[in-house]
Amino acid sequence: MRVFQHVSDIGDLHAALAEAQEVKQNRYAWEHLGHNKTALLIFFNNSLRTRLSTQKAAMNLGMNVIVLDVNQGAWKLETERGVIMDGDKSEHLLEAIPVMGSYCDIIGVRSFARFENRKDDYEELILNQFIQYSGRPVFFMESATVHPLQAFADLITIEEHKTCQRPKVVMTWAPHPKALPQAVPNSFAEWMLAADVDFVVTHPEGYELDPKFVSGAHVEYDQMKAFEGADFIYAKNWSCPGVTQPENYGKVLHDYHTMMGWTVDAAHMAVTNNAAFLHCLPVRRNMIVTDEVIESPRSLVIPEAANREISAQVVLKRMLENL
Ligand code: AN0
Ligand code: CP
Repeated sequence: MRVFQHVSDIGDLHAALAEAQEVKQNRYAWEHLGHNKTALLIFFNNSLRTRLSTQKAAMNLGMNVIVLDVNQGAWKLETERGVIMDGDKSEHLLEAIPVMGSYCDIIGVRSFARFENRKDDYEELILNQFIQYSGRPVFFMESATVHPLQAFADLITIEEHKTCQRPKVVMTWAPHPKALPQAVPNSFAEWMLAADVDFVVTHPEGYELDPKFVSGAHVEYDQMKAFEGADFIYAKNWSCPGVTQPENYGKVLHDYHTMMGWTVDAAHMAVTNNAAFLHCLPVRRNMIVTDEVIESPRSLVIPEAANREISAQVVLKRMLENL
């Protein structure tokens, strides 16, 4: 694997899930693979889970790890070509990327949607430059449009906890005070549509996700109706994807105070099939989900986060095997 971006990059999902269980049962069995190999993790944005779980996964494989927070200590980077660099940006991404590539064997990058220009975000302007100019395999640690390490961990968690062959998995929009990217819901939809689940998405009008990721999904605008009989509830906020309203791309469409009926609470969970609750974290309590639901025995948010180590290890393992 040279790039980990889409569900198609991981190949057969049954094989990937089996490999995840193998790794989970014996995570130090491939320590030799990463000997004298270096993973470079580049963060343009904050992170708790991705930062820690990916470092841990790389260490399990015997790798050396370098982590760089680009906005803390590195030079401010220009990303656009043709700009006269007389402002506050001291270095161009076009030099920085090959330089970073020269110090490592594999690169992971986190660079969120900027919400300045939908086209730039959806064409993955930043990550594509890493793929093109680093000379290294690149894995996405949440880009402008995808968060595949999260979706893979989510799928592992669903596989571990499902009690029927084809569970009903409902992804619900939930309120949030700030504009958030669509990367998590995009990837979750992409991976669920490739997996053996009955997938339903529910959100207020205007939050339609890009067809590139949700095409073929059942969209139900009535949240309670969507929740009926669900085996897994996956909550997430996202800002306007700009599909039906390009001018609103990256915006919060309504004052969140008027949307609090979408918060996942016990009344919502009561109409499900005793559903398990999932969220990628970080989560704002009593906005996205009530204390009661996230603290309930049906909440899987902690094992879900723990599986981030496993998804990252499978991806790094496969990249190491193909160096
Ligand atoms: C980010 C998002 O919604 O994409 C990261 C989630 C893993 N969340 C926040 O910025 C709060
Ligand atoms: N879920 C997730 O990616 O969390 P972080 O933003 O803390 O890495």
